[in-house]
Amino acid sequence: MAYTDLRDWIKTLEKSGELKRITVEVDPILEMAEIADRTAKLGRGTPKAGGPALLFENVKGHPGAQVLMNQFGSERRMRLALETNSLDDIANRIRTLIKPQMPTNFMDKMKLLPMLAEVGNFFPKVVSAKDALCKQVIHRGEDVNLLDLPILKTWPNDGGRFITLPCVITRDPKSGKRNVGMYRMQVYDAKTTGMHWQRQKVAAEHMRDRLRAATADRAGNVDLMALTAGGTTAATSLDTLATTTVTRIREDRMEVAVAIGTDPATTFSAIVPAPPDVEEYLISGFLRQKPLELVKAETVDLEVPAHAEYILEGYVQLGELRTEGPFGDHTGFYTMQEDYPVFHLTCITHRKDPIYAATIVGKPPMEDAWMGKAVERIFLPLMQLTLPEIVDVNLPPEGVFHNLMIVSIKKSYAGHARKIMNGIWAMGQAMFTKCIIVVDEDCDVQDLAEVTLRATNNIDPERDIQFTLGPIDSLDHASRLPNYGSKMGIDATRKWAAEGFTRPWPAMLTMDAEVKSKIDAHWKKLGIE
Ligand SMILES: Cc1cc2nc3c(=O)[nH]c(=O)nc-3n(C[C@H](O)[C@H](O)[C@H](O)COP(=O)(O)O)c2cc1C
Ligand SMILES: [Mn+2]
Repeated sequence: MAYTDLRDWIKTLEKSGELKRITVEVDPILEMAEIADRTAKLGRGTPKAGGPALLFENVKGHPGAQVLMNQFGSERRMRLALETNSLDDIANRIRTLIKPQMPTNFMDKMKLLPMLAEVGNFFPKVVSAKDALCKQVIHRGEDVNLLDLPILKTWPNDGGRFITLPCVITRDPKSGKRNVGMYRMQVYDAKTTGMHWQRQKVAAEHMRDRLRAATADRAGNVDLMALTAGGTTAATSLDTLATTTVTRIREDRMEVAVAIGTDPATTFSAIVPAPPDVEEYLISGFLRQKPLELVKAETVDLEVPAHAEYILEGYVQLGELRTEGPFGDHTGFYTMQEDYPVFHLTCITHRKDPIYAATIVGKPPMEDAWMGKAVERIFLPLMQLTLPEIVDVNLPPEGVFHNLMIVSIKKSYAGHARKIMNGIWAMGQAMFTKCIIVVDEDCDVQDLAEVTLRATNNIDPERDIQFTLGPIDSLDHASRLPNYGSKMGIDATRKWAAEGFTRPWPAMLTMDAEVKSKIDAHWKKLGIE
């Protein structure tokens, strides 16, 4: 049964021996981060990797507050969060959905009914405000004070406190569809934060659409597009525009709501790289197999998860950017200061005795490694929909998801590995992948030793490494320009004569099956192990 809210999830964590309550006083400034970091790294490299979820019950400076961390911090817990014995089961549910068999007789048609019922569960339901627990306490106007929340500072040189696990809700001005994305928020003061949606993310595109509408006379202005995130300062760009256009931009406020502390599937859905037109609320419903209950926000025209611990409401003013960062990031480095939009709060609603949810990112493996692995498993069928020759994919956490992807393929024609690289660079957020290694289908991509052996033995580097240019993740600190740079693909497949390889290709080593079974039978007696 789907978790009704964060508390229901915490109950299950506790019953399953997956929760540690921390009753000693801990400071949300750096101390919680250090505890969560050490916990995330427990049992590293073993099947039991990733320590327990942590519930801080004695938060320095915030009497009565509770903070949940590391809720997704192990393979086991990620499965528990998505209520499945295997993440591949979720992938298989997606496969069934995207490849429904054409029914030929009555019985086959009947078999489709449960699937239709299942689809009915995906769509969110809107409930009335009186039934929405997230509105038990409402603060508006002067009463809004973000500093009341036990928000963490996670690394020593961070620009301040950051909300690290927010589900940021915006509406597409053209289609009316809602998007939920996880974009960190730096606290500037009681009523304002940064809004770190990177420029290729969906909320940034929502903002660009509004800018396009406000500046129809200057469509395609490149400086203007930079106004959505990580670009030049607003003042510089606005200077180039007509006064009437500037007024139009400044008059437009983009409404934003943020949910903190939801049921685990909803929080997880905020990080999945879904196609822009697929609402994350639907993904949450699919994962929960139960509709998500939403409620109208108080001061903005957006629907928010009714059971959330906290809802922050407000707006981002078009044309306004402010310095964000530095922030100790999941790359293991600080991301430096850049300009990002500013979120102005108009209202905070929360439950009675709200539980704040947070994560820390840093040198892998961290909690987000497990969230990323779940994305890898769940998205495999969707990748295979476009590139059916893909057998398996591995995004090692140390490759921080956008730096390294290892792909195995059924190679069928000359240049096939290159086609796969180009296909991946063209696919949603996989466009950011800095390095792709392509191996043949008989290589287990999850076995990094085997991948290393192939990726180095099977290449003539000058011939088999392909470089290209394109969009780069905003967090990349080495690219020649922010958000733009080069990528590399390594074709570590066996080379074919059709690809101009004329030397014989050696077979890989394997022992005769007969010899192996004979030695198996004797192995124990030999007393070696
Ligand atoms: C803990 C965590 C923090 C993240 N912080 C950011 C962030 O600050 N900015 C950003 O653009 N993406 C961030 N991401 C990645 C996005 O959530 C992810 O790309 C998501 O798919 C974006 O949703 P969208 O496709 O609807 O824009 C973060 C992911 C995680 C797991
Ligand atoms: Mn999205």
